[in-house]
Amino acid sequence: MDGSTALYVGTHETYHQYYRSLHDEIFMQVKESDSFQQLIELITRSTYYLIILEKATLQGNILELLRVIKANMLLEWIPIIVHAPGLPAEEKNDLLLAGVEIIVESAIRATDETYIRIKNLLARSKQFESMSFRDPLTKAYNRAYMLERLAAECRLAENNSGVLTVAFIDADRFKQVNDTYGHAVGDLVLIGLYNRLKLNLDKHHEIARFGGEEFIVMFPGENKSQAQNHLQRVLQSLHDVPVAESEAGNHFITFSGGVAEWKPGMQISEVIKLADEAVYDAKNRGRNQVII
Ligand code: GH3
Ligand code: MG
Ligand code: MG
Ligand code: MG
Repeated sequence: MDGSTALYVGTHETYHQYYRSLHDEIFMQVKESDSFQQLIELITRSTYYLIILEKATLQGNILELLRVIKANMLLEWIPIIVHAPGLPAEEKNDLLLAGVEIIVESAIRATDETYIRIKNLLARSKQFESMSFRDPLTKAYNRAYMLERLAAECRLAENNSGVLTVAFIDADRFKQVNDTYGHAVGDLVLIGLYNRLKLNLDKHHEIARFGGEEFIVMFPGENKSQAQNHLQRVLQSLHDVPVAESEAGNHFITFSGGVAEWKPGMQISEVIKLADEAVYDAKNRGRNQVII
């Protein structure tokens, strides 16, 4: 995850400069074309609401790239714009059939119809992402998103001999918050807990609300003890600073965390189960701690 909203893949000087100049309008990240595999990984690991591809840069790979994107539940909804000046009608049809939304044939300005259509697409895809993949209360990713994302990250780890760690987090004695201060305060505490996780973790540590007061955090490329360190930092912050404030005063919360490492051949459900079992240990040992 990064701050970019849209991705532009291309090396064409004019478009390159053009998209850089539009950056403030639609938060474009401009990329030189990476290798095909790098590109897929970048798209999978980031949150783009729009992808703009330069046909000339991707050459014959473009249909293959579109096929991969459209076959991936996490990516298939992202609107794709292709820059292809002077493309023969037949090839245009191929791109449209492969799911491309707009084929741009000349440079666009901020007042052009195409530009306005691109902004509309962007707004619609943000809404779609939020409705499909986010929890309405906290705005954290939802369970469906995380299960897909973890499965994808498992495949990457499998192919690249990579490391992947998963943490399960369960708020401590959360029912007491509801019972003492009411459900609305409970909601604020959940939102506060998610925001604190986000604030203290890195942007590539994706966080999902898995159930009521339970979250899952994915740590790609990191081992168990690294993940444990990150989460202990969050616990320290939760100890120091309240997560929410209400008429009743400041509210603090702690969590019990369980961390498990993916190993080659493992299903993601097994890793989650191990992390969940470690949470159980953390609860038994007095809560407010992370067990690996
Ligand atoms: P433990 O330390 O053992 O985890 O205790 P706990 O009280 O956190 O666990 P328990 O499973 O007993 O209670 C979880 C509570 O979370 C019960 C449920 O009402 C509450 N809850 C689940 N989802 C929400 C929500 O969206 N908002 C609020 N306010 N409460 C919720
Ligand atoms: Mg629970
Ligand atoms: Mg419980
Ligand atoms: Mg709990």
